Amino acid sequence: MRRVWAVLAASIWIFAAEAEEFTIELHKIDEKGSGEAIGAVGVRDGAAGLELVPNLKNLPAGSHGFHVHENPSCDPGEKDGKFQAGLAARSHYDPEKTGQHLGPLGHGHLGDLPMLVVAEDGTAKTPVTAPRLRAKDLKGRALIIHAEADNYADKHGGARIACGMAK
Ligand SMILES: [Cu+2]
Ligand SMILES: [Zn+2]
Repeated sequence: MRRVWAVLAASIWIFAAEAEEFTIELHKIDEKGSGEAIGAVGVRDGAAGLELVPNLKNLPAGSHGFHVHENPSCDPGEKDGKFQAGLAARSHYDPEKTGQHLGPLGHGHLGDLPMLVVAEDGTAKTPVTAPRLRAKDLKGRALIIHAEADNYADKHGGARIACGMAK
C-alpha cells in the first residue's frame, strides 16, 4: 500500500512540474522587421491541451491563420529576391516531419493552431485550445499571426503580420 501511495504522489508531482504557464509578447512585423507592440498571448497547459489566451489590439478584423513556427525569430527573410515579413521564423513546427498542414486536430504540423478571431474593433480576446500541444513545445519557437484565414489545406493565411517569441 505504501508503494501505491508513493507512485501516486510521484505522478502528481510530475504532472504539476510539467504544467506550465507563460506569456508571449507580440509585435507587428513587416519586411523591415518588428514594429508596434500589440499585446500578448498567455499560454498554459489545460485539461484539454494547450490554452492560448490572447489580449491583442490593432489587428485587422476577421479570422487569421495562427501557428507555431519552428525558429525563434521574427525577422524578415528573403524569398525570390524580395524581403518578406517573418520568414526567419521558417515553417510550421513539425517535429515529426509530416510535411502536412492539416490543422489543430489533424496529424500533420504540430504547430497548426485554431484560427485567431479578431473583433471589429481590432482586438482579439477569444481563447483557443490546441489539443496536441503543451506549453513547453512553444519554448524556442515563434508564434505568428497571418493576414488572412487558414483553410488547413493549401492556404496558411498569406502574409505574416504579427509575431512573438517564447523565451
Ligand atoms: Cu504561420
Ligand atoms: Zn501547418
